[in-house]
Amino acid sequence: MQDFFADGPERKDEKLDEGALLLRGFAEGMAADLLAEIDRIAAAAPFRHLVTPGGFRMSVAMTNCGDFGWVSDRRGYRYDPQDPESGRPWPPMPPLFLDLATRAAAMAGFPGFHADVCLINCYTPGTRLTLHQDKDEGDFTQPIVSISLGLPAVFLWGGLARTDKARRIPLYHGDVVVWGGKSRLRYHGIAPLKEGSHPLLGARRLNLTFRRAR
Ligand code: MD3
Ligand code: FE
Repeated sequence: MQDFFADGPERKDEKLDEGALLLRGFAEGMAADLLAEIDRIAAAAPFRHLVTPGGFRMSVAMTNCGDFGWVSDRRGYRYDPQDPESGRPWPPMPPLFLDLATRAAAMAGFPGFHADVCLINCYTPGTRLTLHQDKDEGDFTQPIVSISLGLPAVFLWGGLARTDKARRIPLYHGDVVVWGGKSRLRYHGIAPLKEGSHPLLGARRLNLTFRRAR
């Protein structure tokens, strides 16, 4: 039996660092509603594998909603008000998304957080995200809020230098994390996703990250 809902001391909310707060299961009760919104978004702006500036196809499939979307191609990384695949604006941010992100940010000491982007990542078994910094946003005093849904993953939490040793933090269905303050520019990634099947999502993990791009 896979531990989708592991309990014990690991399941407690945890202050990871100044401005970084892990809220275990905070979004669990809203998972079905979040998933319905994600299906609507993906119908208008399908998940796709972006290419890095270096020419590598990312193993994570991505889409966005909000005023901007994070995109990558041979020209570089950027926040774009339009989906380059369709030439249309990204689907609007559902009020449920905005409300959840704002409430989580406030609990970590960031009142008034107003995300203008939600990047949605889709992982299948074997998919990984190599260590990187999120530094395409305009204001690093604004946090990033993440929501994990579906299969569990091992989050790799490094330091301010790529070579700093990374801590391994399991993230489960419904977990919400606020990454602000000193943690905002830390290197981070996701270890290759293990096989499995989640009752609501099947063999997938979805991650939503709420950002302030401009
Ligand atoms: C720590 N996503 O989309 S979410 C990303 O699970 C990304 O899909 C991962 O890293 C995922 O850029 C991790 C947790 C996360 C997101 C942004 C951060 C942690 C962060 C920014 C700074 C520090
Ligand atoms: Fe990131």
